Amino acid sequence: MFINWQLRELNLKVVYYGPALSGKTTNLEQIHAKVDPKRRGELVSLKTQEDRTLYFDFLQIELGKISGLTPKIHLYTVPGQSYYEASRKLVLRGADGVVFVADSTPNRLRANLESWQNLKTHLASLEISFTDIPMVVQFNKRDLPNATAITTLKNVLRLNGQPTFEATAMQGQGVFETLKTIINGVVKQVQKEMK
Ligand SMILES: Nc1nc2c(ncn2[C@@H]2O[C@H](COP(=O)(O)OP(=O)(O)O)[C@@H](O)[C@H]2O)c(=O)[nH]1
Ligand SMILES: [Mg+2]
Repeated sequence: MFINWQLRELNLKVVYYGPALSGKTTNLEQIHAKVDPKRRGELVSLKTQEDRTLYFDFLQIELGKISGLTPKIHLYTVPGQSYYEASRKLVLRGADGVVFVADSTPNRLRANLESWQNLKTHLASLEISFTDIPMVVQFNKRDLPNATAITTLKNVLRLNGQPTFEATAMQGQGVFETLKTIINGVVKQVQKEMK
């Protein structure tokens, strides 16, 4: 969180975390496509030549005023590939909330678990409490005919109380439910801290 008192802006950071190709960038693309252009910036993607997300994607959206401050939500994605360890940690620094985008593709169960554990490790090293930071878990790619059962995904990740949503981000399903829930969580937490 960062407050710019001169501009009366409240800057909040939400990180979309998860294994490679789970649909994190797709979430941001859908948000970018559907939010009123007056209330959002451009979707910025830093990519390397070989392929997709390589350092991160970034999108800013603006909300209505809270306590006289204009909240600006900065949405980031992390690169999921194992060799981008340093980028992931860097992007997580200063996060106010996390959306974990899990992949329902059957052969990605282990990748989901590894990424989930990797998230815990990085939060711990940044001294961010895994249980206190607002978090939402999105089970993406529910359109796949052989999608992993939700109960299996929940059991493997050993979720305890985090809000979850099923999504087909590619078609926009579940994207805004996820976004609204994480923003509510983050704003509540900030209001608690500002009291
Ligand atoms: N079947 C299916 N594919 C999806 C869905 N969301 C994203 N994808 C595809 O999964 C691939 C990886 O998505 P991307 O957003 O780049 O993943 P990222 O690496 O997490 O940023 C792309 O080919 C997307 O089109 C979905 O809901 N269903
Ligand atoms: Mg990506």
